[in-house]
Amino acid sequence: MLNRTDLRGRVPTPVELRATLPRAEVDVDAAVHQVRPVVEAVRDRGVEAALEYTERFDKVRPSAVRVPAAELDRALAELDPAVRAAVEESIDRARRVHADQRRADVTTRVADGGTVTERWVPVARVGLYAPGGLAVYPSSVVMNVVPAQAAGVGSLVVCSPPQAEFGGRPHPTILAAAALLGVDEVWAVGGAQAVALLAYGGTDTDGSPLEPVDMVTGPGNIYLTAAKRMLRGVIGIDSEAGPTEIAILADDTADPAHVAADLVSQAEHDTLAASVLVTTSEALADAVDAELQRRVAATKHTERVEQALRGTQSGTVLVSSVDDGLAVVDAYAAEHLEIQTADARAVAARVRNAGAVFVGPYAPVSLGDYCAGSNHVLPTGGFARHSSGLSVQSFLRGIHVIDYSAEALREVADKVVALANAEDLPAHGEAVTARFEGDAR
Ligand code: HSO
Ligand code: ZN
Repeated sequence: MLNRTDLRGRVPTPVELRATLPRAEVDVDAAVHQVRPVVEAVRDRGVEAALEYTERFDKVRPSAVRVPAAELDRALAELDPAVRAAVEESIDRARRVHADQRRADVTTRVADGGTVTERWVPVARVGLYAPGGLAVYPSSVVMNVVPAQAAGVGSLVVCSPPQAEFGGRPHPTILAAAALLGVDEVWAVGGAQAVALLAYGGTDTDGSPLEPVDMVTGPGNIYLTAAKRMLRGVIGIDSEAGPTEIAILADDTADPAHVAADLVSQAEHDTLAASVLVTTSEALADAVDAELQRRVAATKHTERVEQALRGTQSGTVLVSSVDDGLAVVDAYAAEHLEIQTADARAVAARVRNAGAVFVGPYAPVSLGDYCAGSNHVLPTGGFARHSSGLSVQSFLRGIHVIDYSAEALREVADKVVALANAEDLPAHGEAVTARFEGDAR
């Protein structure tokens, strides 16, 4: 069922390794062209323009952008109790993990009387986007809001497109998740118009202000991504989310039923999702293929899963050793990487490139999607080679605070002057010497 590449007995070059598992191509720049008029209209005409585009794209016109507090309470009251308990568990575990990851301020004494402190300061106001339509993921609301709150972001707005079937409000599960997280500001606006309204702010239909944000995070379709790319600079953004990916490094100790189930689980997201098996065992690869046949036929989203698994972005790679397998998964830099080998913990410790690593037989990716406590907003498309997933750190800025006494400045003054002169910027040096001009030296 999966395309198969046999790398056994060969030492592929890094370029060859990357070509082995090509990513699905998504042309965001083309979409930037399309969203430009939307973004400019919202910048110039605010809510009026946002509502016009909402009517055109979402086929509904909400009476106001901001969702009344009573609607959030109602959505929470009507949420299925089992789902509520699950969201609460997810929030609780994520909060525990993220709270521990807040960095402490660090002061370095550079000289007597001279210190530099790195002070971590949260972004003041953040917009968190939750898609509507096919992908209504309360779990993603949790994964975006929790690190922002743990960072100390004081002001949060959740933004999600209005749904005609819910009277022009965002999906009730999104509203309920926001309420459980203690977010009281939710805007019913989606797509490029949402990013623009978040970036520029506006005045709601009842005359109340919709304050602009400093940063926007959260997944969305290509138009949302294009608007984020276009507005980066006006606002901060998280890294662009491409189709989801799972890679599994497995040897003959892995259970083919587990491996197949996990490959199917992420293929369920998207026809462009990538499911990749890297294994030392041809017998395992055969057994996984047989399992996939059975599971794909039986699963709810058969067509989507089948398309994802048969796509060129998915496949099995046979390797001679776990070491070679590590080279393959490092070159690929998967969003999610499972290690299902003997001594999985030791193998996992050697991984260099992955958004998140799942160790051994009882850490499936779907645990991380919902309830591990880890974040599920992770780098895709090979970005794991240079970027991390969403974290507390994403919402903090490290401000260097420079504090020098007269003596500490005097001690280094001639070095500043020398560098200033070397760069032909003598006024830089004079700004230091001016402080000591009256001194008897
Ligand atoms: N696996 C997705 C996240 C998700 N899964 C949301 C289920 N709901 C990308 O990491
Ligand atoms: Zn998932």
